[in-house]
Amino acid sequence: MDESKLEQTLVLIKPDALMNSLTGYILSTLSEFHTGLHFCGAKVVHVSKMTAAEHYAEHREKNFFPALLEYIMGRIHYADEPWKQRVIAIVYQGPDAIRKIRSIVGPTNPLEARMKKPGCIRALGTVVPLKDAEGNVIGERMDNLIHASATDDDAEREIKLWFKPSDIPPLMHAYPSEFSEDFYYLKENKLFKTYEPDCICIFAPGEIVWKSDLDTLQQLSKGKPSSGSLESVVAKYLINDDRVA
Ligand code: FUP
Repeated sequence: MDESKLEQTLVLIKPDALMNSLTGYILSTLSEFHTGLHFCGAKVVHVSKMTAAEHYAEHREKNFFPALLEYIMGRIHYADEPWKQRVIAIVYQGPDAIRKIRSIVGPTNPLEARMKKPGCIRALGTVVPLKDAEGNVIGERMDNLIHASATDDDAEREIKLWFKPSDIPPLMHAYPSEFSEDFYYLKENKLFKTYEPDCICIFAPGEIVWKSDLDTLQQLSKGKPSSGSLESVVAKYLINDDRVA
């Protein structure tokens, strides 16, 4: 297969888009007819704090980070309806997928999106001032309806954060996968290779996993440094598992 056809990107339809019934509009705007791209994965996710913090790890030190987590976890738009706190995560594939989708999505800030790119998806979003305890404005929360990976590296990190290999048809795998030969367990945020009472199984022998995740857990279980974090692996393999906060 032509390698360029394997370019993939992650899209998240965020809680404000769900609340405003913009899902259909977004899906048709990004449809194969308009973009030449096709789905290779889709799921509904109740976003844990671990997943939210991993997804937005680069913003950990920013003053809007706590508000950003609340927003992506659906706690702003569905404060009283926790069962509706979810996002729709989608992987699109095709030539130039990252640039094409970012172009239709538009600038990060909805106000800028309206001025610079009327008609883009984020032009329909909102900006909400963030205030400190005294009521002083300290920043802004951008309710911009949709996330789209910005670069190849971001796409790989984000697709692997939200999707396991078994969520994506085998012929559409863009990254190497392997079968685990071992059990890996989590207990009190620590990794174990043998069963402990009250532990959670992250994955079991025979399960197909991203090779990079297996490398991460193998390194961490030997007490060695790893390029990936335990949280980035746990957040994915235990997605939609309410034992992970
Ligand atoms: P983008 O790649 O367009 O999603 O933009 P960034 O990675 O810069 O920002 C990630 C998210 O943080 C965006 F969805 C918007 C949000 N954000 C705020 O809420 N306030 C800010 O001041 C900046 C970004």
